[in-house]
Amino acid sequence: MPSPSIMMGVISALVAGVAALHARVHDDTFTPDLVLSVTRQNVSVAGIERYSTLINSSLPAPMLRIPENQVVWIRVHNEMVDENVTIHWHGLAQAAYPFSDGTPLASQWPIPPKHFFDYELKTLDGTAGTYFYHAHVGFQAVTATGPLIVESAKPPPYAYDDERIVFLQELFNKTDAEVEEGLVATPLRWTGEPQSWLINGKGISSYGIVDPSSATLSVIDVEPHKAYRFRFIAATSLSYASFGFENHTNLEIIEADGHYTKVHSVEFLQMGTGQRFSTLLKTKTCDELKSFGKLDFYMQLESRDRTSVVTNYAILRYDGSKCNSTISTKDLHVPVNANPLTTPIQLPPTVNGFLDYVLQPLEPNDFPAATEVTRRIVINVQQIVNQWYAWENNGVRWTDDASDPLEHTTPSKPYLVALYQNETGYLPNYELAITNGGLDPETKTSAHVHTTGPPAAG
Ligand SMILES: [Cu+2]
Repeated sequence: MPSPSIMMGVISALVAGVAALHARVHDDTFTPDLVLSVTRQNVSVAGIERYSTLINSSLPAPMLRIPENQVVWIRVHNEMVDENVTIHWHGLAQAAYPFSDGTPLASQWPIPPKHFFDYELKTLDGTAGTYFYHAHVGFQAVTATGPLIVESAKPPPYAYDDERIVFLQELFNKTDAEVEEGLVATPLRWTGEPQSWLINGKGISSYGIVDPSSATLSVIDVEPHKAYRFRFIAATSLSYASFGFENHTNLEIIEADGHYTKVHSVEFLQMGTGQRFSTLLKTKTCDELKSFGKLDFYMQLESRDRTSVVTNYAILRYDGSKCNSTISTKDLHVPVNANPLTTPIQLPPTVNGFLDYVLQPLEPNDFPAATEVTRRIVINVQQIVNQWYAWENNGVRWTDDASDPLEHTTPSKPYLVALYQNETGYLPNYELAITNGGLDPETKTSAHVHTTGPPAAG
């Protein structure tokens, strides 16, 4: 494998295009805008101990806020000794910067231990919104992930006083390697449900607690009588989330997956892996808080679409000092080191097609209307359950089984680099695909699909 500095040279030359004769090489004299460092260590979280991949020693990784439509260089150091890593910027189009997409073997070689790679990010104009970033090797992403906010120089189209992040993760009481081994096995071995959800890196595990000091609920502080933009990020791997606030049932969706929408009110949210929503939440007035007789309200998160339900909580906490003396803070708070004794809210069963064809873009986009569609591609994704579990796209099974004769071995160079250099060996054969139900059987070309959520209707 080439060293990262050589690889970076190659990539810089590619990005610069054919006109560039000299590769730009970033060594340690180059000053990036942001620096991330990936390590693996034992962490105590939600009461359990877990050997986890972390970014900047933080769970979740630190929030990055980058400007819209400007180049940002992010240096990623791999400080692990036995694992490769890449970082993927989830939701960014990266149309002009494909070699910074962070997909190992597709856009780059992974970063080997004790090396770094400089990612060049430039968001498109009009894509200010809510994203996240995550490691993209193995199962590292379950912990090595953090919020990524793209900010516009212009004021947002909706007014609010402040914003809060609700970052959702799962916590497995197994190492990445153990989970991964089952998921890539042929036949697939289901890893089981997570022991806990994490909300902003905190929660209380349903079992296996060895360190009660880390078994605490996240507290999100708010003030009465304000409007907040809540940015929800489902940085999850396997679980489908249903989320609601106690006694706050008007969530006005204003953004989905990095695009502003027209206001659409919901009482709860369902979020698939990788989805993001912003909702406006108007907080209670002091009079309302007085009639509730409390300053803390639970946020409740439950898994859906599985036989067992994993439930976790966080606390929306009001600053009572902003009200007059009629509200004393005494006895109006719930404990942070325990889950509620009874479930505060009843979240509905899975709503199939949640928000499908419902959200409308705030600004008109140039998506064709249904009547203008000239060709439809049907991708039938099925989980086949007979002797064992397997996933198929249009009847073509995708496995990591090296003994499968249709399976590719590691490419001689990353696919995008090969394509950029006009090597056509990895190109899907359109004609062949058409005669084989839409998938090219030679390359088994299939979309890299993370986001399962509904697109904003055009
Ligand atoms: Cu992703």
